[in-house]
Amino acid sequence: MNKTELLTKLWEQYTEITPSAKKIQDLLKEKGEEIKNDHIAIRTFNDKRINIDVLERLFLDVGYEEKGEYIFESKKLFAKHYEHSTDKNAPRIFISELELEKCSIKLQATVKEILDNCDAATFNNPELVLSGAVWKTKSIAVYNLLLEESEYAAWMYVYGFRANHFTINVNALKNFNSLESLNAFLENSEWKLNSSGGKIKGTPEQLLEQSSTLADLHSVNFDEGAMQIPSCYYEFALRYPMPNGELYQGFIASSADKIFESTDVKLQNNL
Ligand code: OOG
Ligand code: NI
Repeated sequence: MNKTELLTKLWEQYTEITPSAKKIQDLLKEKGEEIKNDHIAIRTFNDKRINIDVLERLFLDVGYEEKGEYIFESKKLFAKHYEHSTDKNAPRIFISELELEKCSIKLQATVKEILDNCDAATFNNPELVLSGAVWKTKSIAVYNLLLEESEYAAWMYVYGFRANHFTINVNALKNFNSLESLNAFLENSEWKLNSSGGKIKGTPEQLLEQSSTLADLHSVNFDEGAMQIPSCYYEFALRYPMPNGELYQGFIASSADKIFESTDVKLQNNL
């Protein structure tokens, strides 16, 4: 699989459960925009069968290189970001993992059982990152148990290995020279934005401003029946130049901490 095939598959899987992303793209294209991606994010658990080291392999194979590392203490997450070695237009990749040893014994045991119930071959699949929720069962009871402690863990249980969001490169847009103006355009078109920590995360001084929609609601078939669960969101990133004139390439942990909440049903209920 080459880089283009990998990124195309991630996009197709993402838009299948995130119709908003396609609609927002179409809206921007109608204004004459050409869409470029700033980054794509992936989630996982830090169990050694499926951790960042496992999920990064396919990206390293197609020419990505490891760059930054980020720690999210209260959410018990760790993340790395990757940039392509030769294609400067390729989106960055952001992979995070839940640090299970910092979670309750109950959560650790639940995740271990979910993973132990999968065949070893499931995790040896070189295309694991495209394989969704590979576990054999999907129960509302397990979802609720995980949700009580970690919204991230609950999301991972339902949606698994896939792009959690794509991010529009706002610098590349022609009609919007600020994130405020893009946000206003989206809100005028009735899109709901994540307002945790303010609609714009980060400042020009931090060299990165980000905003995001609230995740779409998607109907999920559980063993007990269907239920609507937040799926994926669309993010918007505006980067500022560093003193050497080049755009900042990394991520800002305090902003990312709030962006993670775009899949949190609590934010949807607060509207
Ligand atoms: C990742 C959230 C962080 C960013 O751009 O800072 C992030 C996630 O929700 O999995 O994407
Ligand atoms: Ni992001």
